[in-house]
Amino acid sequence: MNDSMRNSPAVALAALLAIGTAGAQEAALPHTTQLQTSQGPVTVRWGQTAESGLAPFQSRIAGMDKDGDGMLSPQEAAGDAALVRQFKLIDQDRDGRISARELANWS
Ligand SMILES: [Ca+2]
Ligand SMILES: [Ca+2]
Repeated sequence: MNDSMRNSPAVALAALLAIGTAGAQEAALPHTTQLQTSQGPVTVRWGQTAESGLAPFQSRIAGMDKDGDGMLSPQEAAGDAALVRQFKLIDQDRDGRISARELANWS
């Protein structure tokens, strides 16, 4: 059951939300952090080496990151007019999502 859940981001997220802070799945990931948002606790995870300078941008993304992947999609950025206007400029690798690093480079 756990293996099949890992293969589906949507299901994994649902499981993540369901288990909250007790999630054993998070332990296997390189970096995780728990953040309090207006929508409740959000676990942010990212696979790159942590850089302390990115922390403010990771926090900013986490506040808008509805699916918890640590990146902002155009839909997730929709609440920030500046991000919407600059989205294509910020998205340096043009993968359609804004990472903390891209946000840091832009700011
Ligand atoms: Ca996201
Ligand atoms: Ca990108």
